[in-house]
Amino acid sequence: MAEVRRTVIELLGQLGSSREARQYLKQFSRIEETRFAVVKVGGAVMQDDLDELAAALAFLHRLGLTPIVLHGAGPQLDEAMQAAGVPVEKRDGLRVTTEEVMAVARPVIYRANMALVDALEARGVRARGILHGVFEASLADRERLGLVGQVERVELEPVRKAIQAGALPVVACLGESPSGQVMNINADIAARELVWSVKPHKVIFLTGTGGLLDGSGRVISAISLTTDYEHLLAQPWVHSGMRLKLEQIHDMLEKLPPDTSVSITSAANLTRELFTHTGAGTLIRR
Ligand code: X2W
Repeated sequence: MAEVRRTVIELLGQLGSSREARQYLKQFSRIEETRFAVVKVGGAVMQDDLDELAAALAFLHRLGLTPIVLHGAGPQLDEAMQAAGVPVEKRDGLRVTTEEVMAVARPVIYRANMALVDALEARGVRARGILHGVFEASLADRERLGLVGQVERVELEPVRKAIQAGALPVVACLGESPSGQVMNINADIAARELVWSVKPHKVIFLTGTGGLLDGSGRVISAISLTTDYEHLLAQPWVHSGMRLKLEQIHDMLEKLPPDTSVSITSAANLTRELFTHTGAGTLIRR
């Protein structure tokens, strides 16, 4: 209890406005434990900001909040493919995943998962890596995309069990068919499916850029999909991965209560995003 009090004081000190932070903390503390937040962590964040990420998640955990973490490993996979001399090919933001690509990809995703679990445990947070058993999938388009999975069903039991055991769940973006065929799932698509299934209070995407960037590289602070979506998709800088991400967020919000929002921010700004009215990064609403 003394630790929670110290952490709350630290929170208030960090953010300046104690009233706002207390309000949010009270609000979050009332939510069912497994439904606080889904945090999708891009591979770039795992690669470049692992320490900052672990610190931010550990901070939430000390406050008694348990986000469900789902991560990608895009840049790590690109690097590993290049090192192995396997060509990188993407179609509409999805990695064409041949058997050869999959053989390189699996250990890379496992290692990324383990690195985050280790970084959390090093900060005294119990964390549980969940590599399989959450996303039941089928092949999206074998001819065009190879072993890319399309999610058929989300099994939350492993996630719930981790939380019940006091551990922070760290879920990888892999899926399996009922017969055990492992598939590569784009992490933003996996996040959409996980969010539909969990119906969390908060949905956060952590990216290397800390938000959605406009044509000149500045973070767009707020987007209303009703008025901005078509216009955004028509912009030349919104392509491949960014386009795919926006599409997933658009579809995600269509099936959530109308007052739900999604934030895209950085690991360093996660606390500010959660505990202040102004937030930090890009706020996306319907
Ligand atoms: C992604 C999975 C990793 C991912 C890939 O192979 O790159 C597909 O495209 P980020 O870092 O979140 O982008 N899978 C099918 O999505 O990672």
